[in-house]
Amino acid sequence: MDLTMLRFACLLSVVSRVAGFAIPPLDYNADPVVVLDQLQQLAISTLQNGSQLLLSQGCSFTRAARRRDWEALSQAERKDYVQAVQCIIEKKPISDPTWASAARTRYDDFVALHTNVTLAVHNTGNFFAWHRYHLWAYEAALRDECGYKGYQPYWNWFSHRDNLLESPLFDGSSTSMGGDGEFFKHNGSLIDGGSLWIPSGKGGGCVKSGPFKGMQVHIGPTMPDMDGFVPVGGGSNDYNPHCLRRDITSYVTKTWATTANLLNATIGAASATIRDFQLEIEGSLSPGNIGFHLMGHAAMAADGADLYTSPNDPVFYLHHAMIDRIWWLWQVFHPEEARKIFGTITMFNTPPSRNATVDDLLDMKGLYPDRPISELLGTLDGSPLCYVYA
Ligand SMILES: [Cu+2]
Repeated sequence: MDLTMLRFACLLSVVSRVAGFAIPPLDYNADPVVVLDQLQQLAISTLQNGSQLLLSQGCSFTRAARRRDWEALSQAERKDYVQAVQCIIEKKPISDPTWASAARTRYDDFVALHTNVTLAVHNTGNFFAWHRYHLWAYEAALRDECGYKGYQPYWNWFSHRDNLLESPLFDGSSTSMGGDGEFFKHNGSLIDGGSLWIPSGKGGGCVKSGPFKGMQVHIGPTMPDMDGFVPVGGGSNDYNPHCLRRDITSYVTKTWATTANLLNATIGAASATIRDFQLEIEGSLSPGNIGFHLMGHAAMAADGADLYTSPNDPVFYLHHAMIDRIWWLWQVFHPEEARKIFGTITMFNTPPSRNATVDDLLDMKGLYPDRPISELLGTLDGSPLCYVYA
């Protein structure tokens, strides 16, 4: 048996053992876009045939919202989304200034919320659930406060991974989420706590084209990775108006948005338990793999790669929709693990702390009701979530 066959056989046994259904022929050498489509079809047919994820309270698979790939949206749909984001950028904040003194817009509320809980929601037991809730609240704000009729789109990292600037997401056209930053001479980024150097792209300065050209943000940077991008002194909540900066870096997607990493996380060796899956996505299970979470942030670089203030870049939400989609796929394929969480309540368990539990409340600083993690584990639970990825 050659290596590919061996991997495929392992893959089959993992999936059939875990989920009890047959999978189409997935190939480690195939294009990751094609493989992801196959995984998607498998997830949809599994949900259609009924699953433990269907604990509906007013939600059903047919009634659920469909979150779609940015590239699958029509030009008009992309413009509708962009307009809704621009709308919340123009609205006044509603956050409490005691914890969000730097927020100047409704958009900033979501940035400030993230900066306030950063150390509790990364590399902890609530990483997936907290970000799912944050994203869901943002999507609701676009719809309820800005008249957006669609749902949150996602950034498919595998598409145009060799040249992100050619993708409909970053091509700088009026139907994109804005292009690269102005050229800013710098020596790459030091990511993953400074342990890994990533070469520069061709930007690094203010976003220079498309709908978010010249966008002003008001918080951070607090912990930027990019050479020459200096953190603002003081706290992560200080008012620091600056232009949104990017250095679109295809190097990271070219290196890590691979078929092997996709299969490994969703149905392969790194998918067996919530522990392995989460460590793989947050980037510390397989040596040499930075994980999809850090990968997407590093591909935006500059503002979008700041641990605290990355929601300054509107692409943050498309990236986290894709993270959420990968979690959703994994949940469908691993029903016995789907409602488990892994990790403690402190980042990298520093300082050491107890394990998180599904009864722990997700801290939304009073901007939204604090909900137990258990309510965010099923996207079809109907309390409050009711969506699938398409
Ligand atoms: Cu985050």
